[in-house]
Amino acid sequence: MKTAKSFCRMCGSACGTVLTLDDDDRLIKVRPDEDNPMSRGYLCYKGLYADEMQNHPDRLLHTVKRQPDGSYRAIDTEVALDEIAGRMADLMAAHGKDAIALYTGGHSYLTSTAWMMLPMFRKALGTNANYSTATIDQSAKFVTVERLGAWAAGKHTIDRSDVMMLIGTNPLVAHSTAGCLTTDPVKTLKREKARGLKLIVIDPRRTETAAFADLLIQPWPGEDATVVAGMVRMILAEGWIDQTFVDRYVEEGGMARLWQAVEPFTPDYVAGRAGVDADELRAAAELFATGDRGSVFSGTGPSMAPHANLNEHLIELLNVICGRYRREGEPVEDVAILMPPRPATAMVVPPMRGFAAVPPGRIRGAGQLFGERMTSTLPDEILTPGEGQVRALFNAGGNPASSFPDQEKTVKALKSLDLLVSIQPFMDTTARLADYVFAPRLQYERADIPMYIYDMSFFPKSWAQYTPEIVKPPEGAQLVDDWYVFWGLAKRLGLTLEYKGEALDMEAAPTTDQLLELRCRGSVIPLDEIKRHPEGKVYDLNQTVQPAPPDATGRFDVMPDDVFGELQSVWREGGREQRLTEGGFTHQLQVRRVREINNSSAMWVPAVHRRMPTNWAAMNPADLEALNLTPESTVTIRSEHGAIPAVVRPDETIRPGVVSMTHSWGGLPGEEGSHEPGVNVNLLISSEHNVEPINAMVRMTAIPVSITPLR
Ligand SMILES: Nc1nc2c(c(=O)[nH]1)N[C@H]1C(S)=C(S)[C@@H](COP(=O)(O)OP(=O)(O)OC[C@H]3O[C@@H](n4cnc5c(=O)[nH]c(N)nc54)[C@H](O)[C@@H]3O)O[C@H]1N2
Ligand SMILES: Nc1nc2c(c(=O)[nH]1)N[C@H]1C(S)=C(S)[C@@H](COP(=O)(O)OP(=O)(O)OC[C@H]3O[C@@H](n4cnc5c(=O)[nH]c(N)nc54)[C@H](O)[C@@H]3O)O[C@H]1N2
Ligand code: SF4
Ligand SMILES: [Mo]
Repeated sequence: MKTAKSFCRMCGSACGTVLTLDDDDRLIKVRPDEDNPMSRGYLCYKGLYADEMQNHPDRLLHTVKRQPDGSYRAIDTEVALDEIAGRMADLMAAHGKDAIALYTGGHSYLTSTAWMMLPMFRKALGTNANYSTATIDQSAKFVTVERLGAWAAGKHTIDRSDVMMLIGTNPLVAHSTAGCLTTDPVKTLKREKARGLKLIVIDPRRTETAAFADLLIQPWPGEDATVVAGMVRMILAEGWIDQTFVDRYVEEGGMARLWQAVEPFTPDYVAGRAGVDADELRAAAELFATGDRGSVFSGTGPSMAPHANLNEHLIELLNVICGRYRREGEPVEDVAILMPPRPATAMVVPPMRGFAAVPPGRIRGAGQLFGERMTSTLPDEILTPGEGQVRALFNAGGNPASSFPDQEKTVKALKSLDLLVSIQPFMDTTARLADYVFAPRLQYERADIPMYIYDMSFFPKSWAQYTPEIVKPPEGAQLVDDWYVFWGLAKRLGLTLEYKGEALDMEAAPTTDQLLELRCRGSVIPLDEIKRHPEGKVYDLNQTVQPAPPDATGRFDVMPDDVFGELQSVWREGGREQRLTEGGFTHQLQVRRVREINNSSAMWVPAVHRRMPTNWAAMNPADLEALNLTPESTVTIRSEHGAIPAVVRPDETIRPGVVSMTHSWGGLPGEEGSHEPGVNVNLLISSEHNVEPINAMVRMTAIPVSITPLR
């Protein structure tokens, strides 16, 4: 028996781990690393059961190919790559490059060499059919940057704030609210609260995070625009804004237009519509706006709700009008140290409206954001004949058959493809539809650095860690590094891959470590130095926010016409009652994440099954009583799009009138005996109705539903 240090890659928090290994380097146990300077002995439930995923008997250990009878047979990886490259060449010759689509799934964000490889491959291939989870997640934040602008030096970190507001994010479970609470959230929050931090939470559910809140506002799901417009109005009316910041950085005339936009959102109107107390909302607005320091952060709640782009715009406006950004001379303690230097600068990155320059796409006129197409349109890109129809899809570390809205349509589309290739460690729903599945190395079998997206860091300190590959793959396994699939295909297609202008050797494959070195070239702290600290290291770099260059003239566009128009339409559209009764519905379904599992990953491992045998429909006990339901009764939940069976569970944290389930559970529609428990809420979600302009984001929360006992 021996131990080795590493970090968890089940989510982006990268908590430090100590692995216990047997003499053959197999994983026996995972425990938290007390010496890791970021996570300081914290590990969540998911991190603790990594050994169960690692050693699960159902794990895929070879590349497999689908046979004519639907069964899968092992195939040598190199032979599979030959066959796939041949089929790609044929498809591109017949239908063009855009017939080949790439989907960057969650685990490609968490595997730094996969994240590095995918853009190289896409560029060399020349396809425009580029998709990722970003556009079924919080792409409203990208839209906001494009329409409002952004502050280049970022927000206030939690340890330098006296107030913090969290809207539709639950970091105590999700560990993912960028820049404020990621790893070790409970102790961090306790420590900061003991120092005097005030916490405001706005969430329809009384969340685990809300347990620490000084003020909790619990509106109906889907009312973020109303609630936040109401708060902006209060702040403007009371003169609680940061006038100096606003004068300098908001576009001329913007504040008058902003007042005009939010004026109808009076406290009484907002209270009645959102189901909140006007005095409590006022207290929250006052606590936030009259504090000195501290920002508003949001998560998936407002981004998955109706009017997602408007919601995020208004939320960010709270930071703008209260000046809650880091200013010149302030310390910067969260440098992305394994990336090249990128000083934080006190300036507005002006709104570019890049989306407006992209011609409307084939499906619902959806365009592109940051060079990506909108993921909710991918199934229709596959199903809709004509020029540019997608015929082949590479799923890199995601699970589209479970994670995309409208599961029925998605599965129909995936089945109709000429070629579906997946990189997944288990025969999950998407793998079961694929022509080829590559079995990837799991986290502790691969060398890695923590997640950086677009070279940005999501850690509150200037921290990094390197892990070598530690655990030996199971006997006889033929696993791939995710990146290798794309390198191998590029080589066969005669393409040259380039990273930041440097061509890769296309004859001899690089090693994962060589790729990591390339990725970290020119980094603030050299990778070799990080490697000297097996539990990672926090660096004190004495960096501060730099003054803006003299030619920086960017200003925030606080109330552009399209945002103004949408806010007025929110005011006209009527609230929850109207939307429910119009369709004969009684409740709203709201999204949430659960402690036990990350999206669709491994819901069948014993550790998950023990605590969460199904994805409960959590409801307030008063609602269960009103419907004459007992705990664990089965009900049918019906939306305008579909119906699913679900097992109910009493939950005091949910408002009466709301039902909450997590996402991406269950097998394929109509499939018998799948190993995934539960059912998928994406059967209730349309990708065509209630779709946002610009990012084609669909409504994944605040969905009107009815609940009937299943007899
Ligand atoms: N209705 C509804 N739908 C949603 C959401 C919601 O809240 N509600 N959330 C959305 C969001 S925010 C996101 S990000 C997407 C996620 O969408 P996806 O990324 O498509 O889905 P995941 O379930 O995260 O898929 C992860 C897959 O990676 C596999 N995997 C696990 N470990 C590894 C590994 O080491 N390497 C590789 N290659 N694969 C691995 C898992 O087994 C799983 O099959 O789902 C979205 N869909
Ligand atoms: N344990 C665990 N951790 C995860 C994941 C996981 O599946 N499990 N997934 C990872 C991924 S892919 C992501 S994107 C992040 C997401 O991270 P978060 O966005 O923090 O995810 P949640 O914990 O679901 O928090 C969303 C909150 O929004 C609330 N909500 C629902 N509807 C509304 C609404 O209409 N308005 C408002 N204001 N709030 C609403 C929910 O009650 C919930 O508390 O988490 C990551 N971390
Ligand atoms: S918070 Fe994320 S990184 Fe940390 S142990 Fe849990 S899953 Fe792993
Ligand atoms: Mo996500």
